Amino acid sequence: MDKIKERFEEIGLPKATEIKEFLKANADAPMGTYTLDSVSSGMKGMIGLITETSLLDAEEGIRFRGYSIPELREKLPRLEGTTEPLPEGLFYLMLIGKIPTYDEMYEVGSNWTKRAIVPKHVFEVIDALPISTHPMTQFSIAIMAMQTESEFAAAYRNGVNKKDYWVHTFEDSMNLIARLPRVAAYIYRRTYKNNVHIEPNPKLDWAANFAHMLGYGDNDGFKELMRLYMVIHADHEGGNVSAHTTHLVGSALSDPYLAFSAAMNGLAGPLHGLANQEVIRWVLELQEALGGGKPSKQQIEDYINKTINEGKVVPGYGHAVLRKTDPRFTAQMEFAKTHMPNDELVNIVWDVYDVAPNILGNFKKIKNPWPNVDAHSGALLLHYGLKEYDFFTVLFGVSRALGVLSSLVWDRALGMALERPKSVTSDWIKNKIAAQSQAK
Ligand code: HAX
Repeated sequence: MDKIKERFEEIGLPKATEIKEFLKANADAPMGTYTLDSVSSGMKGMIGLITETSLLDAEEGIRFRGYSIPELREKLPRLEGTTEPLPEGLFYLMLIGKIPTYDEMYEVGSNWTKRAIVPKHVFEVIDALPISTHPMTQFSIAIMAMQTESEFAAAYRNGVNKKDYWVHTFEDSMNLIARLPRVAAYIYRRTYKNNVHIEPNPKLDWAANFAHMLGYGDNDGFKELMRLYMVIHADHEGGNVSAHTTHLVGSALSDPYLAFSAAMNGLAGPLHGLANQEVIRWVLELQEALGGGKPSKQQIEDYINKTINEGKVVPGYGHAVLRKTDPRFTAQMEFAKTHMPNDELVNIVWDVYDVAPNILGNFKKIKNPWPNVDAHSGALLLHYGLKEYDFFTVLFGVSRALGVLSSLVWDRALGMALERPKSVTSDWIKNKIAAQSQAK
């Protein structure tokens, strides 16, 4: 073993145990207007951000500019003969704050179509990566490669006035959103479909065109799923890792490409967006362990217990803020009930939903035993034949651009400050607590 690693094991690990015990024992100690627990548990519940596009309620779930997901599915404009609203309309709502008319929504889509050409060098950068590179890594690198196009970076270099920051942030954000489906589809087809690519169809709406470029354009059900998927994954207020990262990196006036690529690195974490691939991996491993077929509820229960006993998390369950079933899960369940009620994998997802909350609820430390958005999405994709689950988080990423980039435009319009919270050492906290108890 490396000498320094040995030293860390000898000195660092006992110290880490001591610090963790100290933090736990003093969880209620006041730290400003908060407690030490708020500081050490990932700032959960601390108000530290102002985000206009959406607001999350622990019991009810997300509202986009005041509209719940069922309300959005009812009120946002849709194409004639289709059932799901278009993400173009949601983007308008998040940016402007009002439900668009059909024409206003349509204008957003045409605007994106005009901006959708991806520079050639971006494909060359993707092609230079080993084919085994995780699709999220390819996605983040491709976004970085597109940074050559940043109008914000160019304007800043040319001495743009602060009051116009939002203009160039808007241009970059619109260009990025317009181009992401093409980039994502390129990664998919390169990685899984023998590098055979499908040209965009400018006549289609943004989500349907994405479905088409992925290779599922003949399937109306898949196109509907993409519309719904792109709407429900778009935003989840400002504190989640991908939204917060966009805001944090953007607060240094890094341009939207730099900020969004960083956000995608956060989304690629298994406690965040990568959970959508982990759910399917978990279910398939469960099936494999049982020799295939549909597991019984008892077998699912045993597998959940086994997962936890092995020191792992049950993917798709739990949430940092939510304390009830995620309405994004419910929306997908409703979609499945209409489009694929007899699908085996979907039925396994529903069986997990029947048993998991009871089991997880028995573990006192788990604050939310209910399913989140990622518990359902993979089964829907597999139903339509999109089985390459390492790609799932890229779909999430394309959608997340809508929320975090409209928020970034607002950040620049509001002249939001550089984000720079104060950090302290555990010794500093010990001294503060000692001083507090002496003062008493
Ligand atoms: N399975 C097993 N243990 C779980 C758990 C789960 N699904 N959810 C929480 N726990 C554990 C935590 O790991 C933690 O254990 P330790 O104290 O030993 O570290 C304890 O319960 C307390 O956690 P918590 O306060 O309830 O939850 P957090 O706010 O810390 O974390 C997470 C929220 C979503 C990260 C967590 O519930 C989790 O890991 N879930 C599984 C992964 C997942 O589905 N992530 C996607 C979340 C939604 C999202 O962002 N989508 O992109």
